[in-house]
Amino acid sequence: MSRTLKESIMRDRARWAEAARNDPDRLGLDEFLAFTHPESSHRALLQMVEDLFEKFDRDGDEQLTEDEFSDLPSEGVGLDLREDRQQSIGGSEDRRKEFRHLIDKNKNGKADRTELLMYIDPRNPRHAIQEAQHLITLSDMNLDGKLDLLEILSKMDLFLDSKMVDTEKSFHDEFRR
Ligand SMILES: [Ca+2]
Ligand SMILES: [Ca+2]
Ligand SMILES: [Ca+2]
Repeated sequence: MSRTLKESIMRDRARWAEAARNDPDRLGLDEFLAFTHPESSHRALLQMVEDLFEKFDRDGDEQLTEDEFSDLPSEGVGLDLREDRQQSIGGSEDRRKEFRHLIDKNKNGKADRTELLMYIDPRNPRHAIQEAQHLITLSDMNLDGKLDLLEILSKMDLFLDSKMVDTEKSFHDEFRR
């Protein structure tokens, strides 16, 4: 059984390489999702995070501070200024609250990819994201917040039990019961 996953990871090396954009040897949460769900709606979620960074991450450190997040891009400049200003004042306050209460879960004043993913996550993929995070927490032996191939391979049982990785197996299990 464990050989199956190893073989499938090896076979999927190309998929791994495509998912591990930042560091070819390690997958962060977002990349791990892309690896385990290459086909699903997670691509759209990950794209939304990228878009958020593109829009708001002014210093390009791939984290959003409260200021970055609440500073709405000045796109409405040509519109009715008075109404626009009122809206953006209220909007910016709302966004600060949103940031503090809903996004920055670990209260370090910054929103990273994981926090943004959890935030925009529309009901449906929540389990996958939580499970991915759970798997990373359990398997991340050197505590760098990412999974490398060795870490995945050494915890293969976990991944095999996970419906995430082996959908075919869980499909068959359900049929057997
Ligand atoms: Ca930033
Ligand atoms: Ca944070
Ligand atoms: Ca690690």
